[in-house]
Amino acid sequence: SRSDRITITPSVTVVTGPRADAPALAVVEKALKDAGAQRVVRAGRAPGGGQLSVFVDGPGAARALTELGGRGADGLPAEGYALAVGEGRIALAGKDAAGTYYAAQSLRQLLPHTERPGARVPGTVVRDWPATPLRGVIEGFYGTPWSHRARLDQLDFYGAHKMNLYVYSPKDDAYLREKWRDPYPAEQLAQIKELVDRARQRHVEFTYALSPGLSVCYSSDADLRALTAKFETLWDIGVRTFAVPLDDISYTDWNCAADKDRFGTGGGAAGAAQAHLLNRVNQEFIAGHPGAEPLQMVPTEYYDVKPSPYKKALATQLDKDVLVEWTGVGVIAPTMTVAQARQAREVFGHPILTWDNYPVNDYVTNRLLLGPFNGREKGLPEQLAGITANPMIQPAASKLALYTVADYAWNDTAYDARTSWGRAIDELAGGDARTARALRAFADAHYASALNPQQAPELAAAIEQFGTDGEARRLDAALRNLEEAPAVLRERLADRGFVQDSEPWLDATRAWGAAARTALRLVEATKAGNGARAWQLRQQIPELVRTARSFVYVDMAGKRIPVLVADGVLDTFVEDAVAAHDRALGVTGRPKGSTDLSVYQDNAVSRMTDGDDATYFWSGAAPKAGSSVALDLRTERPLGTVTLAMGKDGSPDDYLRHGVLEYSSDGKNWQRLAAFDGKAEVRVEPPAGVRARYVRARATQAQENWLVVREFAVAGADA
Ligand code: LTM
Repeated sequence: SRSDRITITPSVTVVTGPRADAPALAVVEKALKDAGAQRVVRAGRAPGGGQLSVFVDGPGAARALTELGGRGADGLPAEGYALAVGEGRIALAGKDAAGTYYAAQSLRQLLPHTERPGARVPGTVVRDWPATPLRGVIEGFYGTPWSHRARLDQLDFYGAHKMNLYVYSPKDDAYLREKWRDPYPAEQLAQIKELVDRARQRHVEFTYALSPGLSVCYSSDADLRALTAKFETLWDIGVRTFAVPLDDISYTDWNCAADKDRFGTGGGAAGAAQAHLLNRVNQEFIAGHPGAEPLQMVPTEYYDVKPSPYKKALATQLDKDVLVEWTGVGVIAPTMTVAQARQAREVFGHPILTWDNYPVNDYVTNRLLLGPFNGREKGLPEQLAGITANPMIQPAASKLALYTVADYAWNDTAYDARTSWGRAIDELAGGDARTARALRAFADAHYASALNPQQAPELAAAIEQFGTDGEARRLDAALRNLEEAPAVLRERLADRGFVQDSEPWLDATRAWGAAARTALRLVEATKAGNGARAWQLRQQIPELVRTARSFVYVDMAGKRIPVLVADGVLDTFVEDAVAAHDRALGVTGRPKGSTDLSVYQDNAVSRMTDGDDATYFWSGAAPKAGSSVALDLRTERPLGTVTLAMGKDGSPDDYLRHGVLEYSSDGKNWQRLAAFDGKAEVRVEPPAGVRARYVRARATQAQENWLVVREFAVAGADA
C-alpha cells in the first residue's frame, strides 16, 4: 500500500509511549537486531539525521501513523493494531497492550533476517484485528502430557502467532482428574507458576482446568471447598482464568447418593447438578476474585447440537456468563458450519468456545496429523466466544496445524488452508529451501485426517501423473525427496522438538520411500520386459515393506504401535507394482479395493480384501446416495459368487441399508447385478456368462450409520 522503502540503519532509535507494552518492545528490539541493526536504543524522541526511528504507542506513533497514510488504533476492536512503514520510520500502535504486542509480531514477520545493516523493507500500512476474542490451544488429550519445556516453547509459539489462550487440561495428569482434590507438590506448583509467568509475557491467558467429574458430589459443600481451595492455590501463583471440564464421564457411573436424592438420575438431573456446582464456583470463587476471567466449562454432552434434558438443564440453570465448550457436531468434527455454531449457542444457551479436536491424535496414535485446519466455514469465529484446538501428543509436531488454526482464528475471511499450510512449513523451515522441501514432503505424507480426507495429496498427484505420462524420472525424484526428507530434517531443522516428536515416523518415511522407489523400478523393468531384473526387484519388496511397517510409537503404557506413512498411497503403489508384475507373469493377484468414503482411524479399505473376516474397512462418515465400495479384479474375467460381508461385533448396524451390486468392464459403465435391502450379509450368484473387471456396492439412499465391510470378494478372483 506504499511505494517507498525504508532502510535498516546500523543504529535504530525506538521512541515509546509512556505505557508501551514491555513484551512488545522486547519483540520489536529483537526483530530490529535480527534484521541487521547493530545498536537499538530507546529515546524520548526521534534523533533524525537519516537514522531509522521506530515509534511504539503514544503520541509519536499516532502522529507517524497519520503521516504515513494510516490511522491510529482508536476505533479498532480489542487486540487490534495499526502498523505503518515508510519515510524512514516505522510506527505501531495497539488498541490495548495485546494489540501493541501483535503489531510487534507482525513487524517481526515483515522484517528480513540478516546480520548486516542496510536491508531495505517495503513500505506498508496495516490495520488488523482478530476475528474472535479467544484463540488458542487446549492441552486436553489422553496420553503422555507435554513436558514443562515443551509447554514453555508452545507459549512462545502462541504469542508469536497471536493466540491468546492456553488451557492446561491434560487428561493423564492425575492432579487434574483422579487426584483433583489433592494439593500440588511444591515443585509442580513452581513449574506451573513458571508457565503462568511465561504466558503473561506472551499475552497468553493461562487457563487452569480442573476435572472433578470422576468422583465429585455436585451437591457436597466439602467438594466445593476442595475445588475452590485448589483454584485458590492457582490464583495465588497468578492464574486468572479457570475451567471445569466435565467431558468423558457418564451419568450411569455417577455414584453419589446425596446428588441422587437432590437431583434424581439421568441427563436432566446431571445437567442440574453440574449447574448447581458450577454456579457456586462462579458466585463464590470467580465473583469473589476481582480480575478473574469468565469461568469455562466442558459439558458432558459436548459433541452435538441435539436438544436433550441435559442441555436444557444447563441452558436454563447454569449462570449466563459461563463459557461452554463444544467440539462441533461429532467428537472429531470433519466440518463446522455457522449454522451449527448458532444452534450450539441456542441449545446450550451460553457463549460457545469451540474445543476443536484437531490435530489431536490420541485416538490414532499411529499417525501424525500434519495437514492444515480445514472444513471450518468462514464466518464461524463471529458466532463464537473463541476457538481452542486440541493438539497432538507430540507438541512440536503440532505446530504445523496450530499455525493454521491461529491463521483461521485471526482472520477466517482471508484464510486458505493450503496457503496457510505452505506458510507454516516455510516458517518452521526457517527460510531454508532444502529444509522446506523436505518438510513439505514429510507433512504431505502425514496429511490425512477427518478434516483432510485426502492422504498425501502431492505424492498421490505425482503417482497419478506417472500413470498418465509414464515419466518415471519425475516420480522417482518425488520419491527420492521423500526418502531423503528424514535425513534432511534430522540434519537441518532448527526445531529439534519436531525431530524428536517424529522419530518413528521419520524412520518409517525413509523406509517407505525406499520401498516405493524399488516398486517404481519394478514397474519399469516389467514394462520393459526385463524379466530377470524385475524378478530381482520383486524379491526385495517383501523385506522393504516389512522394514517400513516395523517402526513403532511407544505410548505411555509401553504399548508398541506400528506407525503409518501415506497409507493408502505408498502401500497401494507398492501393491500395484507387485500386481502388475504378477499379471506379466500370468498370475491374477488379490483384487484391489477402493472407496469414495473417508476412512475411520486405520481401518483402511485394503482390509476388506485381505481375506481376514476379523479385520474390516470402516468408513469415517455415513454413506450418502451414490457412495460406494469397489473391487478391481485386475483383469476382466467370468464373475463367480459375489460376497459382501458388512457390519461387525459391536457395530452390527454399520452396513449399507439400501444398495445395489454392479459390475463393469472399464470402471465407468456399470450394469446392475442385484439390489439388496436391510441385510448386512449379501451373497449374489451372477448369471452364467457375466464377465467383468470391476464390481461395486453402491448406496441408493443416504443413511445415518457408517459402513463396515469385513470382506468384499468374488469367488475365484483371488488367484
Ligand atoms: O473432546 C473432548 C471434549 N474430550 C475428549 C478429549 O480429551 C480427547 O482428546 C478427544 C480426542 O480423542 N476426544 C474426547 O472426547
